[in-house]
Amino acid sequence: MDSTGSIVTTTMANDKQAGRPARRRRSDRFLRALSDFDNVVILTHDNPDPDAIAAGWGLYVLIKERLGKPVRLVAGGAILRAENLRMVELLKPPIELLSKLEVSGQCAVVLEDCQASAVNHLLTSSNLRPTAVIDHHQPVGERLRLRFTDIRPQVTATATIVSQYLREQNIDPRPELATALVYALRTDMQAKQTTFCPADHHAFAWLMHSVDHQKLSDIENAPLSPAYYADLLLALQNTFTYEDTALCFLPRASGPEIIGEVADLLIRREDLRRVLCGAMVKGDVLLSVRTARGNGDASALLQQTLEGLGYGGGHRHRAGGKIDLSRKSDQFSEDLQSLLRSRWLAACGVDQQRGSRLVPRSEILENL
Ligand SMILES: [Mn+2]
Repeated sequence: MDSTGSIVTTTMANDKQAGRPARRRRSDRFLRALSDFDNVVILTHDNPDPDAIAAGWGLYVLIKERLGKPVRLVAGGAILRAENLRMVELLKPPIELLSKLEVSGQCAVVLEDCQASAVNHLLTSSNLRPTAVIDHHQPVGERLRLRFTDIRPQVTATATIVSQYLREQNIDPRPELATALVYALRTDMQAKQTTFCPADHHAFAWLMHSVDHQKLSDIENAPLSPAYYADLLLALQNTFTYEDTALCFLPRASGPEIIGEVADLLIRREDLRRVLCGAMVKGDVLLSVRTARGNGDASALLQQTLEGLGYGGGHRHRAGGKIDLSRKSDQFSEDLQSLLRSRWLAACGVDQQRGSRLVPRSEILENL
């Protein structure tokens, strides 16, 4: 019997309890898809967020424990938010940040928390094809036929899917991994503005036994740099509202994370339903969209706004995109800002063309 067969045998008893035949379990099919390869690279999206990091870590442990093959967890870009940096510092996930993906031997590439059709991962600059995809984003574009695919837009986080695999394979996560997976679920739940589905509840309840609450709290209250407050002030001064939408364009930002964070903050204002934020960072205009629950598809609104200009995608209530200006301009021009503004307002069906400041100057002066 090959290595795949032995997995099925060792986990059979557990399956009987679950009332399902072993061959139907997704974790078995996933491990079987990797069985012919010498080594495995788990790849997630650029600038990995907590879900990308935690889910990748869970897969790393699963592959090491059950297949015993050499495995790496990699991503492009950088780890951005203060909370995510603190998460990496405190929990020490085995993630490597690379500028180029190079593999050796017969290597399986597992893409997680993103899909092959997305443009925000290292496969876009290589001719490698993924062996498996595990994700919870809405599929965009053509679906590739791969050895293994588990794409479930109904679950809150890729961490839910990976927790399910670990549980099926009787692997109890160490407190650091459990804390990472819980943090991933919490952040993606806030981000997606969705309610937990039964699979999320099961994952959460299972992980809670092992979570390190002190570390979780330390991550959520990560120290912030002075530059963060400067970016935040500039962003609030540059935010205009148009009926129930808000727009914030920044000529510059010290880091890309402020764009999503300002969008998260603005969408919480009680009278705002749809928010677009953009800033120039290192030759690209990066954009974030948020919509309040039941108030439009963030991903579709962003794609309408960016048509022919750049790329975007994400979830129903949260999306991100990019306009590559590297060859055309080195600034976020007024013309581009007004084109994005008019497209955004049209996509949202908003008539008001003249925006109001988020906080009117008169109110600021009054309080001085
Ligand atoms: Mn995710």
